[in-house]
Amino acid sequence: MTERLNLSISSFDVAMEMHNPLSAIVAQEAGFPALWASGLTFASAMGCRDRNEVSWTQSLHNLIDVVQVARRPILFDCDSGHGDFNNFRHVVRRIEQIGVSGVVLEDKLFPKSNSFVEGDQTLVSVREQVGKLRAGLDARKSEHFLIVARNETMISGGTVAESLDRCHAYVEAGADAVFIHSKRRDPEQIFDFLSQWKRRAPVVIAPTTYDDVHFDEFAHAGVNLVLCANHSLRASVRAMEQVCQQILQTRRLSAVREMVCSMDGLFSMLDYQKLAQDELHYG
Ligand code: SPV
Ligand code: MG
Repeated sequence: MTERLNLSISSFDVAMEMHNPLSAIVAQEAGFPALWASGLTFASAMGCRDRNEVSWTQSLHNLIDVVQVARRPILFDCDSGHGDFNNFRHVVRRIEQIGVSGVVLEDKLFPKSNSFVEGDQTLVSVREQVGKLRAGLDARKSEHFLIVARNETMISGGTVAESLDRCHAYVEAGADAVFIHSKRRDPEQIFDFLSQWKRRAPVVIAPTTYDDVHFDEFAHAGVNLVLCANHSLRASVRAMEQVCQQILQTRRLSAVREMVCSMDGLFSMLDYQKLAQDELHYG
């Protein structure tokens, strides 16, 4: 389903990560207005690392299934564009076509490293990132399909001033929003950026490490979209570990009865009732 992502300098939303159709359903039923198709968690759910081990076509196929159940706009993590400007615009065309609402393009090399690992965090030149952004903008069919420029200057050890320079260049090239990322435990760099950015264009963040800040504080400082970038997947890993341990320890399934979703809950989430009605109608 295509729905516009609410991302402007006067809006504020929080998007929840999802990595398959079921996690998208859980997030939207909980009330999240937008869904983050995280590269890290799509890869993790497939037993892969966030280093472009998963191809963009694998993500496309997964997203086709997600779009079938999604009732909220999806922002797709396009990593570093899966190659050069031509690869990126090719991905943009296909991702827009299936009903996703926007992509994020980060200014790192291909293959990219996750921002939190001790891998190669080298940035591409401003010229290369701007060329890719322009190619993606020219390739999209609708201007409502958002192209978000992600800057990893602070991840690669650069300064707030350098990050601002890059973000200004990306917005001048036509990017709809910027996504600034930091791996520090405190939010000072991010707030410093925001105070100098002065709401020039919408700002997206993923406060995975500086996670103690209230969302209202981000909104007040000029953030327009907060990504809970990996929390659904990490929650499910923890829950699966606990259930496995409990069952092995107690040797009876009732020990985890309160820890798991009921069978009825699952049927209701996937609308088995509608199928029963359809069977009366069509069967
Ligand atoms: C992702 O969720 O894949 C992201 C955010 O890109 S991060 O993992 O923080 O780099
Ligand atoms: Mg990612």
